[in-house]
Amino acid sequence: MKSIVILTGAGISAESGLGTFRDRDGLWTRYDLAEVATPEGFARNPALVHDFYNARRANAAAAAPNAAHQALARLEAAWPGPFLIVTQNVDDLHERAGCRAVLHMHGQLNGALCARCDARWPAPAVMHPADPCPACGAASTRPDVVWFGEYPYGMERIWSALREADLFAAIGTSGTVYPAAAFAQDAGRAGAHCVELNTEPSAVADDFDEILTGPATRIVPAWVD
Ligand code: BJW
Repeated sequence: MKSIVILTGAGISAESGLGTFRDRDGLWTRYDLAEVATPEGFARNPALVHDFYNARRANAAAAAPNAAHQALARLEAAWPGPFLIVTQNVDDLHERAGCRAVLHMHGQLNGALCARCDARWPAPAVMHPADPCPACGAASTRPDVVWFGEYPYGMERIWSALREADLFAAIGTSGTVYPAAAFAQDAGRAGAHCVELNTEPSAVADDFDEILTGPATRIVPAWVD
């Protein structure tokens, strides 16, 4: 039974109105990633980091899945073999499009995490630095997302799926953040056919066997259907 692994990045949610990080008008042109996406930045200014994620949580809640998310849900429903979406995105647009096998390797906006005791619980719409952890009571709650220098979620499951994959596709990701940027190389070495779908070649485009260029809402449905 043929096995599919799909990696998604911010580009798949761009046409749902959620900003990417590194495009010309991306989030990193307005925010310093060292201040809002590292444990050190959170320790320096938790209020700033919560503001950043509270705004993105509100934007994601107001956004709707687009034709690319929906096409992947159709593919998953129709595919008889192993299927996994590994997303770097912290929004829940894959799930809201009907996808079931979704692994959020960089965490989720809808999750809260205690930096003291590692307890996890559903995030309220607005989080504050002084919110007490429901498990240990410490005022050290943070968004359950993976910042630079932290270990992404689900790596053993991801590497195992990449080793077994017959087809690996990367959609809307710049190929600049590791370990995700190495997945095409990992899957290709294990024998998978690797396809990149993006508006422009990523930093690791050379690792793919096939490149499909264009906006995700056009090229993903065309590729799937
Ligand atoms: C469209 C489109 C449309 C637009 N249609 N396409 C030196 C060398 C190698 C590695 C390192 C190094 N120094 C440090 C590291 C490690 C570090 C890293 O990679 N740093 C790099 C900067 C070099 N990585 C880490 O620290 C990671 N942890 C780690 O490595 O642990 C140790 C370990 C080692 C080995 C194995 C396993 C573990 C953790 C990384 C955490 C990243 N966190 C963030 C924030 C998460 C929460 C949040 O969302 O706020 O994750 S940063 C940000 O970047 C976010 C994203 O998930 C991630 C990737 O971004 P993405 O999705 O690719 O978005 P963009 O904006 O970059 O690209 C958008 C793309 O879409 C573009 O290509 C457009 O063309 C395209 N596009 N519109 C189709 N309509």
